[in-house]
Amino acid sequence: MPDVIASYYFRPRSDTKPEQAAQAICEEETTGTWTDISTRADYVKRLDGGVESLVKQGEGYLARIRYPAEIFEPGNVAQYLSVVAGNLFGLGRLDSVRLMDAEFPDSLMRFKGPKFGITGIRRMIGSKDRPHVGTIIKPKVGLNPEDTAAVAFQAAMGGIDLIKDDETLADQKFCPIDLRLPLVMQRLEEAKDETGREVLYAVNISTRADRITERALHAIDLGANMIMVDVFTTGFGALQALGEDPRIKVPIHVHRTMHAAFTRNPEHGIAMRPLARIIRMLGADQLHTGTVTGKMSHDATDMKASIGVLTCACAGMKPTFPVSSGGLHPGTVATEIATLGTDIILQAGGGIHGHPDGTAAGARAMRQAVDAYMGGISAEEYAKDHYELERALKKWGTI
Ligand code: CAP
Ligand code: MG
Repeated sequence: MPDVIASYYFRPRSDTKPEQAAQAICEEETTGTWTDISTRADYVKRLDGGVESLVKQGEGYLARIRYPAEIFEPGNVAQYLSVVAGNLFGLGRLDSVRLMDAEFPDSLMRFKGPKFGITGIRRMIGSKDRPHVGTIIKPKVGLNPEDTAAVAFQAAMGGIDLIKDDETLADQKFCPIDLRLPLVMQRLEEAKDETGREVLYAVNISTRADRITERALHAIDLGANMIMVDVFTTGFGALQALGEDPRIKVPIHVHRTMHAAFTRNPEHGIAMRPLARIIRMLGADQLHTGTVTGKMSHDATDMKASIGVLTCACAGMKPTFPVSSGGLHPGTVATEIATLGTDIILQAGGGIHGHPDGTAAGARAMRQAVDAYMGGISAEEYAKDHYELERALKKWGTI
């Protein structure tokens, strides 16, 4: 039975040889500890891992570690991570270590993955192959339910495909889900009567793991056509509960807030790629993977690697729709699509609500920027006869 292969980039402590450091990772995450022990039965040996390869890379080393598949409880993602992303990060013999990837054999891929995926979302919106445009309700917190719904209406009238709550909006007193959700859906229906277009609203149902399914089902009862989860603050188990529950018949938008605590440092932590693999397995229909031009720190290689594991053929799962979000505006659209491809959701909060003529104009400007790219025309050229785009480029320029 094929085993699990995890790759780590690390720098050993000055008194530790690289092969000792790699072996320390392997032992810590399989059957070893810091010293020999009297309780080790001979038959346990079958669960010893192995250092498959170790090569110098830049200032450090890249090790591929093989973990016997039998160590993993099929379907228990929490336990998978306790092995491939567990104690090793704290080992004193390593000055730094980053999990670069973790590949699981089909025998451990007991997951259905996304219920909708890219094709399912495109079918809901009625788009064939163009990038989708999304926005985030801004300010991220503070608006009352009526004003939240009014912002959603304006964005929908401007041609947006997806509106989401921001990652810190949940069920606060100033904008409870029970009021916000029905009002937003009602306004989106009004917009659809005028435009004929379906718009998805990702209501943030992030909450404690033992209540998140109840909150999701309640949101669906209130008319939700999509739900949103902050996966790192709610936990992988919460996402798995939603992704594998057949009663959850709407797509799941997954936000990755907190990720930069462990993905950002190229020397230590966890790259987004192995996390994206797992989040797809757990049922994410959409997942943030970062931007090429936006406000957050970005590494195009990491981003393309994450998009690759979200969309590649894998254990019969549907592909997850990657989301580029963070500091985007119409002047960044061409570079984003040119780098990340057209199976992408381009999401802009400030880049739409900050448009000089308001939200609907901002949404139109984003759609015009996408249309320009898809038509092989530069944004500047297209702006000559598309007023909203012209106004956006005048304010923010192009990147
Ligand atoms: C973007 C955003 C997104 C981040 C997430 C924000 O707003 O809503 O949460 O982009 O980025 O709160 O910043 P703007 P990442 O469009 O106004 O920047 O997934 O890379 O962490
Ligand atoms: Mg946000």
